[in-house]
Amino acid sequence: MDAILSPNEIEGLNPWVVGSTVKPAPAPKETTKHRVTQERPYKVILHNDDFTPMEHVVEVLRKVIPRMSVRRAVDIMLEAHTKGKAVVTKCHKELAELYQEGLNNEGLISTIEPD
Ligand code: TYC
Repeated sequence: MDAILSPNEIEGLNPWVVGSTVKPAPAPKETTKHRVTQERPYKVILHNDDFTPMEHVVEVLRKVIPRMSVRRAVDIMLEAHTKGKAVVTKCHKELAELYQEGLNNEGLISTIEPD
């Protein structure tokens, strides 16, 4: 029997964006309704550069970030291009590090920081 989810899909299960039917674990200081983990969210930030072709940026975003649509990838690329940087996604630290490594290994400049 085949696995129901591929490793890539499992990695992509982002606890900050799951549907509202999932009940958050009780967290005394937590006020948002959608968090299902106590872990601190991190932002993955894409930085502009002067040499990478725009098409390559879109391709890499879609290769590295699960379920990234062409439209979102183009929007993120254009925001980084015009403003210098753009938030790619928010997720827990280990996943943010994985995405950062994936983006940087493909020649892009990305950093992570606590949200
Ligand atoms: N500035 C690049 C160009 O003009 C395109 C680009 C956009 C590169 C976003 C990196 O994160 C980036 N070809």
